[in-house]
Amino acid sequence: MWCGYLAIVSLLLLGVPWTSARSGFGPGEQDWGYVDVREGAHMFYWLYYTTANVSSYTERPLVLWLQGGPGGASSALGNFQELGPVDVKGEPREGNWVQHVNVLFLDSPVGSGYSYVDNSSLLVTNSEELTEDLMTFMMYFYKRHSEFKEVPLHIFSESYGGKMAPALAIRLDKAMSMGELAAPGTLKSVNLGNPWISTRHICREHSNYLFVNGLIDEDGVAQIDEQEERILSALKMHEFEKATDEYFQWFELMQNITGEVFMYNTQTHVDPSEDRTYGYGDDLVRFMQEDVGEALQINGSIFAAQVIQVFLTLHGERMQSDMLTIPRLLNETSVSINIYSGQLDVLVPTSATLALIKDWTWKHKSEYVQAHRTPIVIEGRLQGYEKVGGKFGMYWINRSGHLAPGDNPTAMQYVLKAITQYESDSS
Ligand SMILES: *[C@@H]1O[C@H](CO)[C@@H](O)[C@H](O)[C@H]1NC(C)=O
Ligand SMILES: *[C@@H]1O[C@H](CO)[C@@H](O)[C@H](O)[C@H]1NC(C)=O
Ligand SMILES: *[C@@H]1O[C@H](CO)[C@@H](O)[C@H](O)[C@H]1NC(C)=O
Ligand SMILES: *[C@@H]1O[C@H](CO)[C@@H](O)[C@H](O)[C@H]1NC(C)=O
Ligand SMILES: *[C@@H]1O[C@H](CO)[C@@H](O)[C@H](O)[C@H]1NC(C)=O
Ligand SMILES: CC(=O)N[C@H]1CO[C@H](CO)[C@@H](O)[C@@H]1O
Repeated sequence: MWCGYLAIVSLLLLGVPWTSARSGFGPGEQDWGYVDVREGAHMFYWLYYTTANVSSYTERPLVLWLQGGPGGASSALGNFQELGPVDVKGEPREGNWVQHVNVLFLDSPVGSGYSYVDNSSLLVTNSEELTEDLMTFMMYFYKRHSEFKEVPLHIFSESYGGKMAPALAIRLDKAMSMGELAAPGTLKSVNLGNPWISTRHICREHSNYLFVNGLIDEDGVAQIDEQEERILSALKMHEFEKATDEYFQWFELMQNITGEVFMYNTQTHVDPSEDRTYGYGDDLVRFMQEDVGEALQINGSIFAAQVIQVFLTLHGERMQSDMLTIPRLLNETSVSINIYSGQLDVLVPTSATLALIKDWTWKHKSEYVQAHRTPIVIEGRLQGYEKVGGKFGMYWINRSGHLAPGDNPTAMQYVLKAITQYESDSS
């Protein structure tokens, strides 16, 4: 099977000229472009070499950033709103990750961000197809950038990335252990921000979170629980489209009852005139289509053109729980898993993530259970908590919602450093 990819990828590689690092948008050296992961399916990536003061950027780890959604654009939301070197106004971002590590933003699945398909029948419809495309991309990436073949790789993701990243990691680690793509053991960790992994665990916590935070009353709890029950029974019957419809109903109901609280962070975007979209606000889309498209010399009008289709095509898949991939990674590989959770997120409340961890069993879980949970204090300010053991870490992020690296850059830079140990890599 694997040889099949190799053949396809080497065909696709013919005629792709090698170019070295270029200046794109914002500081530092970059590389970007399209990879045809299948005929007619064009995946966009954007690599930022670290701006750290190192003699070679391979002294620092590589972070692969996978946005959620499905359909969120790493190139836009992750890059310009969360952790890239500049923000949507082109202003430098204090606390950006590129100052510490190399960051690879990937617009996946195809159809999100600048990625696109020639025909919507080429959009992926399930996790297997999605992972296949990601693997094809990674193979291309390590061919073009063979300098990263021994550089520690850490995957960071958000929300739906909680399913996408572990599924990729299993395949990637296996391929690497057989000497494919990169050196064995190159993949070090998979890190999931407010991950949407198990709808069951999440649905059981929404009303609780909203109630405790004063966003609904007992009547609201009853209404929301009733609607969540409809989602769960559709899932139980494997009616994933129905589950999706019920989910959209739940969203509308939750917005109605709370007076349209911004569900990605209950303490921000309180002014209704503010942009309350997740990654595809008008200003951001214009910026990506015009300013960024021009700087990168790519067809900017592709940006976001197919995102609704992607979201709808994969939403049923998003609703399906995946309880096994992470325990498998922990049991069968040396890859460590970390979860970070912004405390102000309604979509995936921290309590839902804790309930999920409770239900996982893995080989060294007792080490995690017995580890002390300690406050993260930086320059005298409480930024959250951490609990790490048995190749697993949980980070609670204070003053943060769903988009933790953007909401609390201080805490998330701490997490980045704790996990990647980027400084000990430099000689
Ligand atoms: C960069 O690192 C070199 C070698 O450690 C050091 O001499 C130089 O002062 C550093 N430059 C900056 C701007 O920190
Ligand atoms: C898209 O693909 C489908 C299925 O392969 C095919 O029937 C259809 O003609 C294609 N549409 C275009 C515009 O190429
Ligand atoms: C939300 O409120 C609108 C306007 O009041 C109403 O039309 C709609 O049916 C409500 N939706 C739900 C799910 O309660
Ligand atoms: C750019 O992309 C848009 C949207 O997909 C398409 O309609 C247009 O033809 C493309 N333009 C060029 C010059 O390729
Ligand atoms: C992982 O290992 C634990 C015990 O070591 C076992 O109970 C669990 O079923 C395993 N899970 C998977 C998915 O392999
Ligand atoms: C929920 C929580 O812990 N909030 C704290 C976050 O950090 C600020 C200051 O760093 C505190 O004032 C909050 O109480």
